[in-house]
Amino acid sequence: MYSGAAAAAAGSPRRDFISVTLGPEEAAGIGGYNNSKAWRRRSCWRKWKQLSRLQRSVILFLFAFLAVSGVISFTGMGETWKSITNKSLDDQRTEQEIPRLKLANPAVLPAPQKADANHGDYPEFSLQKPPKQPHVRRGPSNLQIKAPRRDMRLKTQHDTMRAVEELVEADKVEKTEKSIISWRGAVIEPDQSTEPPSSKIMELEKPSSVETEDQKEPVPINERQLAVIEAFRHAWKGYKDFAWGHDELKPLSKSYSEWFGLGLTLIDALDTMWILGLKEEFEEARKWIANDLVFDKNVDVNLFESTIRILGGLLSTYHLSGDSLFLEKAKDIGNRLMPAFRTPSKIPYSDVNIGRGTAHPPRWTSDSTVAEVTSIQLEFRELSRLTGDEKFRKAVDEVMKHVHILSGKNDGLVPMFINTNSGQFTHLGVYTLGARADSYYEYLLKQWIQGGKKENELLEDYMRAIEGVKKHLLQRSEPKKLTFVGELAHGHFSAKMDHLVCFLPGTLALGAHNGLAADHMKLAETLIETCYQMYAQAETGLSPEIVHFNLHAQKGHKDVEIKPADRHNLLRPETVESLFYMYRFTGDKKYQDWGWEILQNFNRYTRVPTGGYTSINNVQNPSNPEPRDKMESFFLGETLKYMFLLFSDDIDLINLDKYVFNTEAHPLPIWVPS
Ligand code: DMJ
Repeated sequence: MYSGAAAAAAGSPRRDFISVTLGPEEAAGIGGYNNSKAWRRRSCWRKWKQLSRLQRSVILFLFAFLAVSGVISFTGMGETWKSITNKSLDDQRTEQEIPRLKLANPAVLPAPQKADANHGDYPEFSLQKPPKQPHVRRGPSNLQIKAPRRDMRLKTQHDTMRAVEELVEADKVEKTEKSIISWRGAVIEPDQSTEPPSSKIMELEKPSSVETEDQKEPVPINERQLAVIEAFRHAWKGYKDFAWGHDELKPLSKSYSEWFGLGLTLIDALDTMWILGLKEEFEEARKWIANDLVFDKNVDVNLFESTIRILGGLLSTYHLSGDSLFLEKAKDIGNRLMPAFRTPSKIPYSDVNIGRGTAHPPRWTSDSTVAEVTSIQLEFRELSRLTGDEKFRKAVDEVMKHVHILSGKNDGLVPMFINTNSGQFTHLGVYTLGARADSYYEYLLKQWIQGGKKENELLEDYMRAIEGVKKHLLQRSEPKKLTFVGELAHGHFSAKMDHLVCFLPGTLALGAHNGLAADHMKLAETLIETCYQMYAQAETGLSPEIVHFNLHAQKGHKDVEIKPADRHNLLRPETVESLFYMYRFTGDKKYQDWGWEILQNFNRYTRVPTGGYTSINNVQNPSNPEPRDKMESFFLGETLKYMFLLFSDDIDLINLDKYVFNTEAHPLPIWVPS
């Protein structure tokens, strides 16, 4: 190191280097150690003064440089810190949401205790807002996929803006939620499959968790589905304007009718709104359920109808939405229906007073209808699984076991009535797949599927019954040779077929899809053609309630004959339901086209301009179909839902390997999905 003094003495101060002059004491280490503050300050100052201007400038520059670098790196650390902090906040938020997310699992059973913890805590649609909850998808399924946004784009500008915003938000969500498996709006962590209500029950019923296929891109909604949404909105408008909170809309008189006084249409339509992605409508209806739906009423309800529409509707909406409100209401109505089973035979009465807790048969008989007592099982079994309370399941299983061994069947075909005292079939000798027996057959298969295909007695009864149908009830009409399902009355065949029987092709196809005889599918294909012809051969293109088929060719006669008393159409779902199954399992577009024709004819002949659709009295008179002034709840609960699903190419939109529809089109989870 050079001394400044030496450099000065040399007369050529070097300006290109820095020297620091040490005092003699320091240099020699002489004088002992003096580290007083004053000394240090003085000494530093002296030394600073001794530096050249250049040296000072360089030092200052260096300090400034270090200071700036320090500030920059501090800021960077701050960001890092901030993001760490945020992440941990996010983690906390996620943990807090876990109970909800579990509940939102649609395909499996939410643990009841979780549901209770969430009681009254509605999974707000705001949770769908990605900026707040970027990893969470909630709400009506289609609100979170692209298709409904496309739908909105076709509508008002306001809607368009909303659609675009939602699309952007949804894209953000999709990019950030890789670790979450979701099913069209509902969310679950892969390892958060629902816990059992009780371990005992879960042994039977543990469903598989949501599968990875659920992660795939949602399929866009198409024009036909949009038409269904439009139809639903139109129907809903009528209900909202003139019948809000009542059972059924009377669209022409702009009023309503009551059956049970329980908002039947509203409840029946809940899961349809969810599936169609009608967020606002769903929210409104949900509010009504929360604030106005009261079961503690001195009113007689029909056990079957309230089970399939109300209990079924609440359970499926609970599964789709994850909202515990619906489970609470389901438990409430389920408990109130239980007195129906207090009969000498354990075959339930048809009617229950849900306020008083009393039950009774119809006034004129102590019989119940076979279809009614054997088509409440999917719902009560599911309620047991969700609540952990086995009384529901025991009651309905007992009915099935009893009917399984009961005499009076004809090759698996059951009579239409059963006595609540003796437990025996009555009115023996009449066999139909129509009214009063229909859903007995449907629920044999569907219970077997619901329970994971283990309950062999159900399968046996189903297979035997289909053989019975083939042996006793199938015939072919003239001139088109349509295969149809007639009736048998005391050994006499009648070529009469209810529209209700058109559930059968769908059920047969579902059985074949689940591994049952391939010839069931063949039969399904021929029968759905017949059901379609029941529409096509009527002047309005809408099926009557009942048809008679011509067994012999007659000039100028079609296959389908319609009697004056039977020519009404109640907006029933069965044919559309079967078209849906057929399309799902075959991919044959003709089924969609047939459904499309039917929807157009509903629009042509049953749509009421001021809102709603009406059943009609005469499907043979296009110029005056004679509106009946009633919109049945199943038009929203079933017909439009199956239409929407029929037009969809998304097999995960209610995947039939994960869900089984009850007889009112409310999807319930299969306990062990295939
Ligand atoms: C609905 O309530 C159900 O589908 C039931 O199984 C039969 N009747 C109506 C629809 O037609």
